[in-house]
Amino acid sequence: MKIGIVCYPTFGGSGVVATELGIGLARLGHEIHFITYRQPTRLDFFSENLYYHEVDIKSYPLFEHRPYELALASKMVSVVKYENLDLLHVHYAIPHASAAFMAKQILKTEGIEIPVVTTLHGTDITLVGKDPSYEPVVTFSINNSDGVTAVSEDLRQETLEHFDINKAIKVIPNFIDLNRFKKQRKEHFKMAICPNGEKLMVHTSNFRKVKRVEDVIRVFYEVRKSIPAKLLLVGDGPERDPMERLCRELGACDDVRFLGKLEAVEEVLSVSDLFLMPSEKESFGLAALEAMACEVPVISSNAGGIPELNVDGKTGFVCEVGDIEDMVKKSEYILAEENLPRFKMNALARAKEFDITQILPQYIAYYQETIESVMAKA
Ligand code: GMT
Repeated sequence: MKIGIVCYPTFGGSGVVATELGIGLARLGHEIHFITYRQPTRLDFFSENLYYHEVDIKSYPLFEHRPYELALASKMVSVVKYENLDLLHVHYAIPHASAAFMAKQILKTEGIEIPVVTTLHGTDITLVGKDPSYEPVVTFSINNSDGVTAVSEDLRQETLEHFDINKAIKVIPNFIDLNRFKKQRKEHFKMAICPNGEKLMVHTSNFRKVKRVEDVIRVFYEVRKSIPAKLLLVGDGPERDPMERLCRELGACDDVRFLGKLEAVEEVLSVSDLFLMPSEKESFGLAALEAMACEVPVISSNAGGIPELNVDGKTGFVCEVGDIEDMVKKSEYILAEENLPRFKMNALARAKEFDITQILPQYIAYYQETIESVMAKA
């Protein structure tokens, strides 16, 4: 198949999933055309089946805000037309699904029928999408996509509850490439960070309020009172400054390290003992899956789709959002020498269920089904 993929090219989960999906499909022989405003972060190598089309957003003195959605729709039209695409797969509803709808209508006037699949990732529904300034467009774009997928059952339910949807939504979970995310031998890292055999706790995110990084630091601070431990914080975002201040106030700076945005996050995960994800909202929790693939158990909140991944009492524990006391108690339980190996083993076994080789065929089957149903109606 020839597939156009539209996504955010940033570090965020939806962009990572879209890019890894495209790379995986290209490996299977499909021709993949990425359409974004910047080269996606993980698309930094040559493959004969991978193409990148940059959306050029022209400025004009009259524009206070540059009309990205229009430039994107125009780019989709030309790529579909000149590259003979079979399908467009857009990741994140805003503004990709509505731009795809416009491109589809334009192409129709030229006698071209292009099937559009929209994948809902989370905040496009749970946060931004619900806002009255976007809600009508999000509802319309979902209802007018030819196929819609959500990354968890919880996100599917939430979409149906909060929007007036008349389309079936198929759940296809996030996935992981176990060839990349696996425990690597990085003992020298561990020695450098934990010279006295301390346990290593880790959190990775975009440091937005919704991630509750403060809970991560407070849980760590309490655990450290009974178990010698260090904390690594990977990523960057609006909460980083306040969190650095909190560490200073708590006098915990010597044991907490802010690493910023790291490309090779699997190297850090390889030496970690416990991953913390106390999010307020989380449609799936790709970062937790990456940790589990590197044999790191997870203490998480029960937000959104996380319980569909983190199996309570097996791969880690699932706690109420904001219940720091419970998270501390359960972190201490996991970190106990007699429990840790079992949780690590279970985390890896669970991650294997989300291996890319299990999930990719679900997307391919869904593409074929969508193309057939669109062509049958044409
Ligand atoms: O977590 C974020 O804030 C980034 C966001 C995104 O769209 O880039 O991630 C969402 O999509 C990921 C991939 O499908 C999911 O694994 C994350 O759980 C989801 N984040 C939220 O729902 C907050």
